[in-house]
Amino acid sequence: MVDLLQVAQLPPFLMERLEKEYTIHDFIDPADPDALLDEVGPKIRGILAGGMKGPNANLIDRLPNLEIISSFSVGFDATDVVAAQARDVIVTHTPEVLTGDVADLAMTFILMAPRRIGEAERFLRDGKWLQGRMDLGTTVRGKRLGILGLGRIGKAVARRAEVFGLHIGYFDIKPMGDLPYRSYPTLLELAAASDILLVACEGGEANRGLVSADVIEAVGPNGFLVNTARGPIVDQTALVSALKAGRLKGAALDVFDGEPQVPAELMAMENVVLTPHIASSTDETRRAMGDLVYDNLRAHFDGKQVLTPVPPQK
Ligand code: 8YV
Repeated sequence: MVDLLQVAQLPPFLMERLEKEYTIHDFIDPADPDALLDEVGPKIRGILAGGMKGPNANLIDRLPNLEIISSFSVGFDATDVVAAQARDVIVTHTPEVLTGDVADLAMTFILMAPRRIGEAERFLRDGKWLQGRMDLGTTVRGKRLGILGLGRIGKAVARRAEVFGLHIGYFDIKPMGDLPYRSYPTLLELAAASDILLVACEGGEANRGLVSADVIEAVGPNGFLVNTARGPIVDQTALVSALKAGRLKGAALDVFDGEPQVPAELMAMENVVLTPHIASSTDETRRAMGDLVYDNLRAHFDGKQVLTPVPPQK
């Protein structure tokens, strides 16, 4: 049986399937990583990774016979893809199958934050309705949605947002061709022209802090920030201080810099919707992601082309 190293927690239904065909070595939280690598390193031909945990260059270096890294995620920022590809190690991810669910959560957030849905639910549950009515929310229809990163997920949110009467603008580093949405030459200009800014771009070091204090400021005191991509893309300290000072009206966040830790200040804010990185967390999507992780490995070890390789990265 082929030996795989598991570096991220994966759902039991996927593990049960993989365990029938592979010898899997648990490297999620090893007590003595060096000893384990000395023992099994040369046998390892594949890595099981996830969106929040993948192999770095050091680990890849320690595995001389590594051929493939299969990640249970569309985002591949947790894996050092450049180091892997430099050694001709194939990296696969799980695009497409999660687009709909992630876009659904983003659209839900775009409605929830301005309409104060989270706050409204707490208001009722806390018995405050018995004392009076809640303050008013903001209409979404007719407002401007700015999308940072018009990839598969960004486009899927745009299609949903159109139905809700939002005007759509975007900023993307790639030329997008002819689209019915307004393109902005810089993120700052997009932010200034947005009532709601949605973060839907890739994570990774290149995009760390892209949504800076200036960008948040440009969205402004009547604006909202929605993030279903990766926490570190947003300058979280700047976000907290803008929310505290009323320089941003509200936010809805599924991802955080340093998750699962979430700043206590954010937790205490009524005008912020917070969820624990659940955008792709449906039974249907997680099973489809699991199938892709399995099928990519199967294809590779059967000598075929993998289904969903991560494109070459620089
Ligand atoms: C998962 C994700 O929560 O696909 C991604 O990039 O971040 C999410 O779908 C995560 O990968 C689970 O490991």
